[in-house]
Amino acid sequence: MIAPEGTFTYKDLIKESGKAATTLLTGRDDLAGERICYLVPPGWEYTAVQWAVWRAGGIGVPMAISHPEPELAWVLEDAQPEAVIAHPSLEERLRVLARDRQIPLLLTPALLRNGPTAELPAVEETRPALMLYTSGTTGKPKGVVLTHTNLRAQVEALSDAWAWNEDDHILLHLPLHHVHGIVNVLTSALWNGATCEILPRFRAVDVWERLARCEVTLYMAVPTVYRRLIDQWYLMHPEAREAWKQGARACRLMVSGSAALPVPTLESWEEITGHRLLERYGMTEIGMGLSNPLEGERRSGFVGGPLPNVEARLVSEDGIEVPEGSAGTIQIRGPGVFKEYWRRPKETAEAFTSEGWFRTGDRAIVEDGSWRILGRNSVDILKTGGEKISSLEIEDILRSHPAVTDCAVVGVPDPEWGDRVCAAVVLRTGEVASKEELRNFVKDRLAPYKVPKDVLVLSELPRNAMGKVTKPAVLDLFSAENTE
Ligand code: MLC
Ligand code: AMP
Repeated sequence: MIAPEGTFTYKDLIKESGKAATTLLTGRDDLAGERICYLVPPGWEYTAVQWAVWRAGGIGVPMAISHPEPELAWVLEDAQPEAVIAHPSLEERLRVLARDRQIPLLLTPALLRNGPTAELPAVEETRPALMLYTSGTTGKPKGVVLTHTNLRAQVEALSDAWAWNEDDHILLHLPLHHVHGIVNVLTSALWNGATCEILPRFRAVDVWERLARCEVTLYMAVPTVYRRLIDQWYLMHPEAREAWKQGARACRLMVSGSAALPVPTLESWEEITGHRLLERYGMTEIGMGLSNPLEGERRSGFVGGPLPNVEARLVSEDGIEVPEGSAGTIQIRGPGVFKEYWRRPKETAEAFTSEGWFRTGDRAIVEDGSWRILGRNSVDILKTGGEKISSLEIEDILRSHPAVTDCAVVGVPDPEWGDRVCAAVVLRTGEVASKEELRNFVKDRLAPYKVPKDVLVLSELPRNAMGKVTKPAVLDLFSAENTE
């Protein structure tokens, strides 16, 4: 691992995670599924902490470094962790939250570097390993519980399909509170004996400079990132463009996912780098489900077919499997599919059919054997820059502003973000609130990617005959605004 903190080997990982696991155990044999939250920037310490939790028999709950306190507080409330681990630079964000809940706060790097390693428990694979928070159509984000078996199945499927090997060298700048960064990149690299090079954050110039060294063999990102890289390339002088282009050409595989890859992005990337991006489809609850082939045709606008050990089918509204060529909702089954939503038996039961198929809520069609994603069943789930968000959660926050009486949040199709989060608000009679004030109000309470990029103040929201807000009409208002 080449990380912001230095260069590390498996031996270092075993040693440092063993010491930290021993501290976490506080003399016990096994954490026995206790949750340990951690707020640590992407890098070596993050990885060693994750392994420490696993080796002590705990469930790792990575927290997002971009999140404001109320979002972090929600994770602590819901996960009920036994301890929380912070990097010193982020301690301030957690100190009061942890103290108020009487949760011990442990700091890196001391946790990793001090003390002997005790005997650690033998953790059965079927036990929960990781809990990732994801937005849904109802309420606050839910914890998706993945077992070690789930993680193994997800990693093995990708290792097989994309021919991961120990000569691979992958660049990682994705946030490490999602499956994309954690499973597809970090864990797959470690599983395969490859080199994982971690950048502290995404900056287009940094990624291009690293690619230009011709060492990176694998690259994975979301469509917004590819779009940013393309824009940056065009800003450069000819020599830099040429060096960057040659570096990208030296890669063996470049993958896009987490949101629909716009065809113009796929084409521009191919024009610059010669790489036809391999688009795949996944979800926090299932890991990766569908993928274009490593060898063979990668059709633009399609995500290929089921990965190894993944069963996928399309069903109609009444749950009947539809034939090829008809649109339906994607259902997934297999060893990579999550165990449960944390402490939410009702939502877990509703998410699966009686035969164990997970209902993704995404619509697709199969044409000539390849799957094309058509969109989502719910207009209330949006994807912005690869981040899944619930418009209802943002609406709840906006409605709690004293000047707001009603609102509707929509995702306006956007070439950079996929869905551009926009809010239409109605203010109480006599009240005033500027767009910036409303945005700041949301920013103090929710993740930065949930903050509406645009706010329209209306005298009333468009409604249908039943009095229900018509979101397509709200969307039209923003589209009209952009063309004015
Ligand atoms: C940052 N901003 C975003 C945003 N990320 N707004 C909308 N959507 C996002 N995703 C905000 C910032 O807060 C800032 O607001 C403004 O946009 C510009 O910020 P930036 O500095 O330019 O953004 P940056 O930090 O560079 O982040 C952009 C990004 C990042 C695309 C690199 O969002 C990212 O890494 N996304 C990947 C997410 C991911 O890994 N998803 C996988 C989920 S798992 P302001 O107000 O300050 O100007 C999954 C399953 C699967 O989906 O299939 O993989
Ligand atoms: P998340 O819950 O953050 O894991 O997001 C999963 C969602 O991202 C899926 O349910 C899809 O809606 C979307 N998604 C992932 N990959 C793709 C893709 N290649 N094309 C379109 N949508 C995608």
